[in-house]
Amino acid sequence: MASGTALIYDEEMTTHKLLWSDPVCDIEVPERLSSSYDQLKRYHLVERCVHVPAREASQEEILLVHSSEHLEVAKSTQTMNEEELKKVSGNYDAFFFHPNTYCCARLAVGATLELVDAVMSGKVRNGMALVRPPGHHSQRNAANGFCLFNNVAIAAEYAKLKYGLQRILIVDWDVHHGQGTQYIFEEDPSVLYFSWHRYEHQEFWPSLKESDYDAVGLGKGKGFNINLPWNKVGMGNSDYLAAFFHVLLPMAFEFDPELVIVSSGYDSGIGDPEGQMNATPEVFAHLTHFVMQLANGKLCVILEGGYHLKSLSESVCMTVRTLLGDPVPQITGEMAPCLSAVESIQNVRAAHKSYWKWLMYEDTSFLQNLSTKSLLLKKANPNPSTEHESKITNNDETVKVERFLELHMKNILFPVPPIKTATTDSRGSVHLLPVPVHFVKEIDKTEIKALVSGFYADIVKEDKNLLSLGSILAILDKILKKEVCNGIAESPTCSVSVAVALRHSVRFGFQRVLCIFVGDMEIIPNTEDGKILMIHICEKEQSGKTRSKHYISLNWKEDAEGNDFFPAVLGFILPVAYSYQPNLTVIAVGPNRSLGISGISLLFSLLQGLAESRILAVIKDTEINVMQSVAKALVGASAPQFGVYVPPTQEKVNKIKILRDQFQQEWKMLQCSVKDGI
Ligand code: Q9C
Ligand code: ZN
Repeated sequence: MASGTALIYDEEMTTHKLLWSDPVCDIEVPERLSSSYDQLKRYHLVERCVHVPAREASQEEILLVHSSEHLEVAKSTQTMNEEELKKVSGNYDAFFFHPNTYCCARLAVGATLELVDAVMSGKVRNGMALVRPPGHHSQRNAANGFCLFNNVAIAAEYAKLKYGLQRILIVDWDVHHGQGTQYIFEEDPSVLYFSWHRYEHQEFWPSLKESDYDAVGLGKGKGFNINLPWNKVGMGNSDYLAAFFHVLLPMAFEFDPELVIVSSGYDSGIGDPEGQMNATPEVFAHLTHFVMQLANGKLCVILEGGYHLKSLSESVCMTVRTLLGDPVPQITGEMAPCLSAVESIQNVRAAHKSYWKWLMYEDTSFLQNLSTKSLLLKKANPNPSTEHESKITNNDETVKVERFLELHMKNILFPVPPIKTATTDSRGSVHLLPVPVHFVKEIDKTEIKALVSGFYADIVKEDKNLLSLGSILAILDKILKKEVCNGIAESPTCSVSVAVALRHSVRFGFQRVLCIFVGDMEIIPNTEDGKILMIHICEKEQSGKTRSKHYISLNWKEDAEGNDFFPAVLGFILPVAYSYQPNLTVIAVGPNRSLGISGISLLFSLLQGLAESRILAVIKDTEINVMQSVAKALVGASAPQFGVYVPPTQEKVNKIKILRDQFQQEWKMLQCSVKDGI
């Protein structure tokens, strides 16, 4: 199993620069690369990565995507003087040539291909390439939007050819539409292209009709092009996460890629003069964490845009840190997507419903009047600034965001990297764990007795439970003191153990604990109302439970043929969990579980993005196989393994829809349609 993260950077790529004055292009500066790299050094991330040298791509490699005419024009610019360079540059929309541009662009492609090789050969698990010029606007026969060769598109063709790949996912989180990439793969079902982008009803560059949500691909490629247009500026963390939960991730898991390539522009981050969005650097840690769960972790991240140097470099660091496997920082801000975002999400889901099983059963009969609604919404929030005015405010903005980020990054906690997992070694099965864990000394029996008689006597009635409680409390203590990130405990009596653990965490001072129960368990009523959110996954409907926003019963029996739990996790559990923002996650697996091991692993892997990765696992002591899989998921030592994907039945999809409708007023990240509430 591959481990390690590659980092590709070559100073040579800072030599490509604008030689004359051009207000359109003057943001694409060499410092974008050097300041990102400097920040990586400052956080000691460079030394933790595997250095992979860049190389110049061959002409044959460039011709995998581009025409020979385009290649020849690019080549010819090497010996031109400034006047000639300016003239050729003028043939394209937003591009500038420098005598070294051709060389840099070949290095940018070569760096991308080297990263693909490092990941595909198993030399590393994943990696990032810092490259210039960027690529995603570049087309078969044209430079465009600061891009000469389409680095990512060439890499996808290369991976298909060299490694025989049949399914590649390109995630383009740059704030601009990678129309170049869309054109290249429009008819190709082997490449699933996802892009979100500032669109503003076609008013934002490149202002193309084909950037809208209804461009789903052509011919055999129908359904394999996903456009999520943002019709307003100011989109933030929760809008991006909602887009992942309700659009990208369901389709990506169903597609089941063999390799993921990210067109990683950070102009979608806060402070960027182009994007005008609000997402803070931590969101990129979450986005990265999510795409790491696909393709057995095979992930290549390639730099595209990003023009606010501080925002860019902090976001790059967030990405690399996550690739290395560090815990994901907690996301900040109100967790609710805005109306305009929900509307875009709904539109793209509707446009794709005939191509993807999970969307198939969605009721979208209320769509007709949406476009008029959009216009009304847009008028309600006019943005009357002229070009000139916005330049001035942008400068103020830039400095303001710099100061904000300076403070903000100091406030972000990085909990004990790398991830440490705790367990105790009292009884048999923990010794069979396939991964290195940190053994914790159990609490002494008399000590437990003292603890229990004080606080938990009403829960713990039998002496025989004391020992297992001792190990759980010892592990929980380590998590609470931040000595470890997560831990696994086995227990003969899950529900009692969990009840004690929950009360203990709340007494410790946690305001929000997310508890997921899998299996038939008696839920011991808690007295810490509001500080615990319970999601109970079991086969049978739980009767007699009050309708409370803090108790959710999810009746689910995993299909015997494989894992059909994805839509429930992506479409329901994750949105609820992200809305809640827990300080700790407790996941208990008890008797008569209705989920298979792959479904349980999925839960653990995806919920690691929450609560600064603090997870306590409590597993029924007879479930040795579950223990092993959970340990693997928590330690992050192996590739994610979620078993064979099986599409859910219509009944199950409806179940999620009903739950979503029921809870979306409380847990707003569930919102993916606007039919209610406006
Ligand atoms: N009036 C990337 O982020 N803006 N490219 C052109 C013309 C070009 C962005 C405005 C923005 C290109 C890789
Ligand atoms: Zn961009």
